[in-house]
Amino acid sequence: VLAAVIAVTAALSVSAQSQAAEPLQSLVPVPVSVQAKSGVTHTLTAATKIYTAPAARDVGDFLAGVLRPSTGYAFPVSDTTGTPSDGISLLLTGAPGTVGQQGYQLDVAANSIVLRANTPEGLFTGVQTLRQLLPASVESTTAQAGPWTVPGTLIVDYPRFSYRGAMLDVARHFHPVSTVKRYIDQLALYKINYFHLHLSDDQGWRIVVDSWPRLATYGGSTQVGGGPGGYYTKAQYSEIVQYAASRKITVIPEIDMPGHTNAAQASYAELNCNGQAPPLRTDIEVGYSSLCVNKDITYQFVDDVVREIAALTPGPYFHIGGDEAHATSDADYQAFMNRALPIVKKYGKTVLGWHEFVKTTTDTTAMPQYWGTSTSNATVQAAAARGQKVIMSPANKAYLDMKYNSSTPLGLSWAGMIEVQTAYDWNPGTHLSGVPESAVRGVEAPLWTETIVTGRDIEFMAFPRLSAIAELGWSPWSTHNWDQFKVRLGNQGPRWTTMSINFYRSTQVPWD
Ligand code: TNX
Repeated sequence: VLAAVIAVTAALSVSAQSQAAEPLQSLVPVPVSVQAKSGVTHTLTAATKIYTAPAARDVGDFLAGVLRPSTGYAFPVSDTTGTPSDGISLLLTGAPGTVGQQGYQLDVAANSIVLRANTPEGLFTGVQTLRQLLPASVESTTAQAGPWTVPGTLIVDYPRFSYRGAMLDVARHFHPVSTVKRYIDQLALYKINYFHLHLSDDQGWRIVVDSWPRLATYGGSTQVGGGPGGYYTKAQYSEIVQYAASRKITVIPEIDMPGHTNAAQASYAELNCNGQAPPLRTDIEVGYSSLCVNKDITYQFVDDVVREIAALTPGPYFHIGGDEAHATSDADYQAFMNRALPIVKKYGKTVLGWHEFVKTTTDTTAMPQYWGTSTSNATVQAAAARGQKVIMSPANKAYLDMKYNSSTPLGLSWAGMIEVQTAYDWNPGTHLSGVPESAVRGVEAPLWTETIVTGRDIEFMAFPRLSAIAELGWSPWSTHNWDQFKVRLGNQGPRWTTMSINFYRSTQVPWD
């Protein structure tokens, strides 16, 4: 396995430029093992069929959905329980044990393409690799010329971390369902498997809660800069959850508390200690709002909100925020979490929160998401020592809302400027002292939207950095190499152009 990786990476370093368009050397994230079959290619034709294990029918349908528009071919999808000798097969048998629950084996031969995995999730990640082995024009929504040739190969691949996430803040600026779906599609191409939706903040509340209707109708009525805001109905939220599930992505809802709550407090006077509703806010200050920790109604509110949103969320996690609660005293913060965390449990969800919250609980299922800029944090280190798993989102590396450099038109810079190499060159398994790889559940790239207004803005900040974070989450550390990564990243350019992704053409990357 290692020898094959070395063979591929060695070839790359010898002639990085001339090999730039070689698909086996352009994959992001780079696979664990790639063996080329010299002289072998497989060409898709109008007669190519897709065969799927019955339990992976949806993955076959997804693949057909990618291939049909650009090729113009029919790609009929049918069930199989054997090993067809032609076409593209997606099988749940015969995968090597090493690929685990999310990996796959991809065998491209002259007569057939065979993907094997232990789960539909594994087949789905394999499909993303197959996509990247086809010409970039396969991503087109209109018929293209082809030929649709895939290089002969045997790939065995599986993730370093089981959690590879992306967060979108829909509170600072509201983003409609169509924008969210498009982002989910882009995440799937890079094997991201968790999508964290930041649904509430000082400037807006973005989901209907039937028992507290003014949260959405009033609390969702504006956004940063004073625009009209918006919110998801329950049906729309469920539509996002289902769309993500069809891409094997689990949605994690976040309701931020006890701070970042001005929109809720503006909607209901009883959530304030002084009984008075503050005005809605459209500026980007942080750290001034707090739920009223000593009122029982606060916990009725938390119970109702968590119950209603948990009921719409099939995934195991609920994110309770907990960040920057500067307007809540330490004692109140502890008291609040003592009552709020059991409510999340009561509704069957595992708690995730920004890392500050983990000082309040020794529950080993509670997961802190580290967002600091330091490489040591006593609270998170103690949590790791207790056996709590950590999600790594260091703001000076993984924050997609930071500017690339001082001339980036969008974004903030409080955690620094994050050029593509900065986003790539850190190791989630050693970044935080006292938090070894075994304590890291995975990585997540958050995109806060104080300055991010449109879908095109999202794309500009996410690409190419999201792909760097995705590779950190997936690929073995032994493959980590900026000079090789930047060439593979450059080869994604034509694909993004075909997909109309508004990416940042960093001068650090040799764009194809
Ligand atoms: C800090 S990081 C925040 C957010 C802001 C972000 C802007 C964190 C957990 N909280 O409220 O949107 O910085 O970069």
